[in-house]
Amino acid sequence: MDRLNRAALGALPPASRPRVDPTELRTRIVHLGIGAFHRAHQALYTESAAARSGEPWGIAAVAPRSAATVDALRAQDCLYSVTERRPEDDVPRVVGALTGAYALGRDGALVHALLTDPEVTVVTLTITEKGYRAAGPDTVIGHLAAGLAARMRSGAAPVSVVSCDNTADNGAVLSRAVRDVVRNSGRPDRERILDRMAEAVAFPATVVDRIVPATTPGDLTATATALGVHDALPVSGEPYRQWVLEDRFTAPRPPWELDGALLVPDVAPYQLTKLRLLNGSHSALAPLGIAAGSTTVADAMAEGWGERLVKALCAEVAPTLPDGGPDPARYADDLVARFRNPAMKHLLRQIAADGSLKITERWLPALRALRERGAATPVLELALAGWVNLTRGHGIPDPAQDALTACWRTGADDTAVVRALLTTVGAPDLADDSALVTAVVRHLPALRAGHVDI
Ligand code: CS2
Repeated sequence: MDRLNRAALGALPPASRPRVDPTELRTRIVHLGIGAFHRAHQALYTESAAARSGEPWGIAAVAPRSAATVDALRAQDCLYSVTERRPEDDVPRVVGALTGAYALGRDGALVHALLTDPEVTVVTLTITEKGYRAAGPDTVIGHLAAGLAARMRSGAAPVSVVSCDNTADNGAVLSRAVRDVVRNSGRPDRERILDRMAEAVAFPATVVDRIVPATTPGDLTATATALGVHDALPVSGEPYRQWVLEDRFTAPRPPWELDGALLVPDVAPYQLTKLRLLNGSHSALAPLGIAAGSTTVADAMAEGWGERLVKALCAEVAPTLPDGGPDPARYADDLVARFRNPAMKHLLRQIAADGSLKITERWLPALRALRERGAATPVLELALAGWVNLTRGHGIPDPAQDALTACWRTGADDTAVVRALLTTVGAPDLADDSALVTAVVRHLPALRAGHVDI
């Protein structure tokens, strides 16, 4: 079977061809983090914005680590397919938004040149929660900061830098991380660079949303059958997607709103609703579902407790959300429908990864807010018990794995373990909350026996 590339496009069914002619695009966006999420989300908005506006917005996609992804993309002229997984059928199509693919290590000089190129006016990032904690010179943030500093030195062409990760206030978090690297660089002109950046570089906050499961070997075969060509990098996602952006750009950007993106003065109500209801439910379903023997989100939802959990968690957390966002009850109903989609094989283990970072965004601020006002938190307690249970030997990757494992030292009772785990994730205040700790501990025997009681 032929490989997907530009020469193969003419033979594709018309509905599966890119919405743009990739040869007519120019590199105006640099994206850091070439994973499935970007390819199934921002790349589609950009392709559609280019197609509808006629403006040649193309993306140079940069892989922080995986040169293999870059090589595979280059071998197919940076084309790849996205399959929309609907309950009734699968709809694949090829995306033509990428103008180049680069590996940060190997192609560092080229990436640096792109970051200083005045024609590039937008930089986007999907580097996961971990990426913002790692701010040395050889990290993504380090390379970004060096590129932006060089850009400021060479005339300060304005640029907007957009974090597309699931973090509250992600624009400010990214801005701080970048500015810290510049400040710590030891360069004599660093104060001047920081002043220029304050004028010429915007860090708008955004909320990205689309459920994108990791690609499986079965997806490769199914995509090849559907398209008639072999795509080594297919991605798939649910039909739903949303992008909300803070309307604070310092330089030209694609008209993403032509594809349904929302440009708003303040993303916080959308951000907190998404983090606490969608991601919060995901992070609860994952460890509880794994304890109960489920494999995917849809499996867990097919058990009676799955739907009850999502609705109860949303109802518990809703009072902590600011006004101005989506209606929480309706949002919860939509979540149930999205999570139930049987065409999505979204692995609970994928969601459970990096739990120590995720729960601090998704549960703990709401938990604190509720407990401060004396509200009951039974669902978050159950969720926490699920996470505690999972930290013991399930082989789920987590940057804090060693510290988490150390909390289970021999001889410690469950109460001591729960306190130690909460302290490890930066919540000593919650570790001191005896009623909370007792409630979490009480759930552990049932979870160990594979029961989720809700
Ligand atoms: C998930 C998210 O893996 C996870 O932690 O909660 O990736 C989730 O699927 C997306 O944020 C949906 O927009």
